[in-house]
Amino acid sequence: MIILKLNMKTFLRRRALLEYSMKIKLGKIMKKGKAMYLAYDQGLEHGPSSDFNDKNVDPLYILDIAKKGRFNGVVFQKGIAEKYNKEIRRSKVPLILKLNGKTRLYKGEPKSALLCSVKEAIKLGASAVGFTIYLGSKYEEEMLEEFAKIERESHKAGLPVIAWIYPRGKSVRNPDSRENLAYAARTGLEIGADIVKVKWIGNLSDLKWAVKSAGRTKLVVAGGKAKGEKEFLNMVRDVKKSGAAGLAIGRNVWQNKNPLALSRKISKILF
Ligand code: FBP
Repeated sequence: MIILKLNMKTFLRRRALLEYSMKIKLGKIMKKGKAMYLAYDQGLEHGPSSDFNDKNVDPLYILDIAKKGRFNGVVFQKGIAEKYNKEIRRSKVPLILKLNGKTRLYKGEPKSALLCSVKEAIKLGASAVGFTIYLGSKYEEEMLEEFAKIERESHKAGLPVIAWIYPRGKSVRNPDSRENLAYAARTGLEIGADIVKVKWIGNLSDLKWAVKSAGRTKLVVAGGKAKGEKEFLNMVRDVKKSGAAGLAIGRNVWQNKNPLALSRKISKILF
């Protein structure tokens, strides 16, 4: 009887510990259920020549926008997170560490290579990790399996996981269709992502369906190539109306001549 009681106690303590570790701290990277992230992994994804100028090629310029523009997180790859770690920590902007990536030089089936571990991300002070999956790619299976591992490890440490899910590859006929957008969103829920990041495909009704499909997984929208400010802000309004949690945007903000004024406008719409 005594042994049974002791075992029960240990079991309950372990379960409490497990439940505690499973509590994912979204509060660090969201405000009132909404979020605005500044994405800056384009140096790897696109190369500096296509996206950057003399100012925005400097990661410190981006960090300054993230801080003064009151972003809820800034997305960096491991290298920038290491080399600018002191400034990132000092800024207090939550670091979202992108764990995988690829360049745009290779034109075959897309696969995002794992470049950073969850342990390294934690050491670098990450408040969340990001991971890309190209749904429909020949390498989908590998990316899904890798995601499962990093999701397990991150959640054990209480770290939220943001999945960038983009339908892409030879088998995907229309990556920007309503069906594929909702499929990306739903995959985020099915695989255990806390937040799923999807592309903006140009209309509110499709985004609303994607938000529904994502269920309790929060959905954020990528910005894409820089648009005119009016068009971009209309997109932000639609994101708000759709019920999505917010945005994870890059070029539209840091390529803008006045990124802080634009950030204030986004924030006003979103929060
Ligand atoms: P943007 O808002 O600049 O489009 O950034 C969002 C993002 O998801 C980045 O994190 C990433 O580098 C880029 O888009 C990837 O875009 P693509 O794979 O379409 O070139």
